[in-house]
Amino acid sequence: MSTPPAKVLLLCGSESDRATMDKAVAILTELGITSRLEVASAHRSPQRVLQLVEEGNRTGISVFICGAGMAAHLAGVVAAHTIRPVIGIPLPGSALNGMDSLLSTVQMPKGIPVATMAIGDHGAVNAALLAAQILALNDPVLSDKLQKRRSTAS
Ligand code: RP5
Repeated sequence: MSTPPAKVLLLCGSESDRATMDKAVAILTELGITSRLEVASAHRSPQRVLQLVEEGNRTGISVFICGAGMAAHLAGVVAAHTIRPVIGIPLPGSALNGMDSLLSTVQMPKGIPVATMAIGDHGAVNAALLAAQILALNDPVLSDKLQKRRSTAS
């Protein structure tokens, strides 16, 4: 039996970002949403980023989630190459504790939107939940799961 194709593609700029991104993957998995996480940097491997977004557009990725730190251009670059929703997670760890990545991710010029979450782990969890909410618009079973999760959340 073949694995179902991923609905959400998660990208992060470095291996050092993986632990935070895994928090988003865990929520998607809990909700039964297929996903794939890849490390690709807007600065250090720009061609790989482009290739992954183009492949995602072709293979039916519905939502992109991008986490990056410092001068965090990853979400913006991904958004430049797709009209699917792009969710950005600003990551901490720099001398500026994520304020740099927050501003780099959120301050997109008009025409190329990125839905920017909170810095760090909270942002990762919310990125997964927002992706799920987008997918739930056309998926009543997922919508029920989200409703139940919200009503039992502490
Ligand atoms: C960004 O620079 C990455 O997203 C990471 O958060 C930050 C530091 O990267 P490493 O030096 O850990 O590879 O591109």
